Amino acid sequence: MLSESLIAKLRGAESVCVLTGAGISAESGVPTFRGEDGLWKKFKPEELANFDAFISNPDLVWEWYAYRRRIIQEVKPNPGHHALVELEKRIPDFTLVTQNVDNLHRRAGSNHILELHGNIERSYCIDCRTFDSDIDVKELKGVPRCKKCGGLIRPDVVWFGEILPLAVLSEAVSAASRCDIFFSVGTSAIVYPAASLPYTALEHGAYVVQINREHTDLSLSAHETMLGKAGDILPQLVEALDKHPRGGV
Ligand code: BJW
Ligand code: ZN
Repeated sequence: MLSESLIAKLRGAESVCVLTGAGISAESGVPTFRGEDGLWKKFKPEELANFDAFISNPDLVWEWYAYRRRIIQEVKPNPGHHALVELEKRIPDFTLVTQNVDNLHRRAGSNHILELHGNIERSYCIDCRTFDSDIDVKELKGVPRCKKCGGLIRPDVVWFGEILPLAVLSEAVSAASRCDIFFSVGTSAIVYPAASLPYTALEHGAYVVQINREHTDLSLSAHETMLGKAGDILPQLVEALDKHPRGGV
């Protein structure tokens, strides 16, 4: 059930910014990072998603990424992803900022997507920076090597301690600063700088709504936390807009 104030804000919104995390893909069958289903072979994401882990055990880190890429290739976008495609069609200025590297928003059909943490389907050589998008993870045994220089190939994702793509981050900050409504969807909201975006939106006067299966630190500051599955709640936003069209009486 959407609140009356959210319905009213949605009807009048010119600008909406949505931040998504692993929770939106959970209903497609992609494991989240944290919590019970976030552990892979007992490793925490912090232990694998960093450059030092890659250098000391590149085969292990690649095994994790290859495992995740195989899952992603087999799953489909879910009603949560599709609802954001529909929302984009109905809001004049709509920005989708995602921490996910799984391509499911693009596969669903979203257009204006800012990928803060890169994309798991791209890879590059750590020595000569040549990009490679043809790595067949089904055949992969151990870390792939660069065809040009023999260097180690890494996934084109942002690991802990690494700087996010600056132009992408700056566009995300700008979207969070000008939006009327900010949605934080399916993220534990603990990894910075992504986790600061809802606070940027709050500082600039946006109405901040969290959609998550459980409370997070953001619950203390958000105007609303809607507890439940993104795939159930996001379609309700589209339904509400269609029932009470924007700007209508
Ligand atoms: C559902 C659901 C359903 C389930 N419906 N909901 C101390 C203080 C502040 C900052 C730092 C600090 N020490 C270090 C830092 C910086 C660090 C950081 O933030 N660390 C924190 C952990 C403390 N950040 C960085 O290092 C970043 N870079 C940076 O800051 O550069 C500047 C700098 C450089 C050097 C030194 C210091 C600063 C880079 C961060 C990169 C994060 N990378 C990863 C891996 C990406 C590649 C990959 O995919 O492998 O990004 S880590 C991982 O976490 C991944 C995710 O995008 C990210 C966020 O996770 P997310 O999406 O929130 O998933 P979960 O699993 O945590 O949560 C899922 C949620 O969904 C849960 O809440 C569920 O309830 C919910 N859910 N089903 C709705 N159906
Ligand atoms: Zn190379």
